[in-house]
Amino acid sequence: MRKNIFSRRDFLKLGGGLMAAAAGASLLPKWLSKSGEVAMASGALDAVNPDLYLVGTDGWISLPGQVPIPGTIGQYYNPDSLAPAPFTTYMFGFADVTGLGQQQRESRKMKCQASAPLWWVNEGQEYFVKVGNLGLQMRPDLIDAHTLHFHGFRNAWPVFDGEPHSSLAAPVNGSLMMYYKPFDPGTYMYHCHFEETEHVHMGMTGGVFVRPAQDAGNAGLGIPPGKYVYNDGVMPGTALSTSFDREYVLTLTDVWAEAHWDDAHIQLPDWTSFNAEYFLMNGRVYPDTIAPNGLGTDPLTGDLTPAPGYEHLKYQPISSLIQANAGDRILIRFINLTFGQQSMTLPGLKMRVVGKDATLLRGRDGTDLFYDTNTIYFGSGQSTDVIITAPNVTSLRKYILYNRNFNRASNGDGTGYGGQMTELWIHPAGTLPAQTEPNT
Ligand SMILES: [Cu+2]
Repeated sequence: MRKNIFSRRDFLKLGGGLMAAAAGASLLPKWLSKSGEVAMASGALDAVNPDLYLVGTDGWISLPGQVPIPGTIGQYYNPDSLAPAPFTTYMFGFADVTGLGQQQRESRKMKCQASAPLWWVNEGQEYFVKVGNLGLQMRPDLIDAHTLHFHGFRNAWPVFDGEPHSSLAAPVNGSLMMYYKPFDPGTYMYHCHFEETEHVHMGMTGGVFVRPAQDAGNAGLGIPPGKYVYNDGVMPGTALSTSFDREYVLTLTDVWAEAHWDDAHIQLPDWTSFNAEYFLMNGRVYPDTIAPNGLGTDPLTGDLTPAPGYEHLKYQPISSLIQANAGDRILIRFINLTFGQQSMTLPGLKMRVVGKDATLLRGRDGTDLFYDTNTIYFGSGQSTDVIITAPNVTSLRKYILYNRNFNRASNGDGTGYGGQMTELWIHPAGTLPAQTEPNT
């Protein structure tokens, strides 16, 4: 959530009618049936500065290797002949335009990012998230809407959950304001739910998580403030604790180059032939996964700034390099938004699985269901939270974390390492400063 905390005062600015509509699901049919109230609601919403403003559009990213077009000589689905250098692959995706003016916001058309912006919220607080639609630069013939679906949200109500078949979506040049008050901490994911087979696969996917109320401490139980994955109710340092020092989100997606080429070249993919060649981690493939994070949004242009020397990763800004000091507890939030099951393995270190699908692994009677493993296996649309205790080292030690299906740890043409692979770098105690944001 990029640190912006929506204040109670901002919320009260909205006025009673809208507040009732946003807070009380039972009022919605009346709200929708009276055009005067809809007008009042949209007018009031125009005055709200969203905590997060995402726009949907298209764009280009860079993936190494080649995927030939069958039956041709020297023609490739990837790199796409239409892609401007140094890019290779056509995408749909989201861009974070929070706080930007209209000109900068609209300049992000055809400049989406992969994976979509990572964000997070605090349990029990209120947020407004706006989702806009800039249209598809390469496909003006498509009038696809976009939505923001918070996948895994419990008690989701379709009208407010970005599921467009039974409710609303943002049309081209339109937007929707979403209201959230999250109650269940854990690791979730979000994606556009419009033409979802296509829009999810084309890249409108990202990670989102809810921090637990226990981060503020629990005076009744004597638990100090800190960083926790869940409201575990136990002291840090005890066996059932979910406390951690550093956190990383690894969002897994895949790219079937033909579908991406088809969308750029006004062709229709046959989804029954789906056969991804690229397996991505936070929108990149190894070794780009361990390249640095991008440098954020330039407020003057609205565009993303790549890390120097990594211009090809301008629209793939999220690093998957995991770094920690000896003794640190490292949280990894795994998210699977590929179209299949994936098996991620970390030889040489134990991963303690503490949560799955935004649920603390503990029985209703308190039974400890945590387990240690070096391999997690999880399905499409699922998340898994693991904590690794960094070993004691006196010099830098590196580990690899990869998809143990070797076809998914290579790129396109299949030679060499690539795909869903990253590295863990463990430094001697005291080397790294405290982490301020995830994936840094
Ligand atoms: Cu969409």
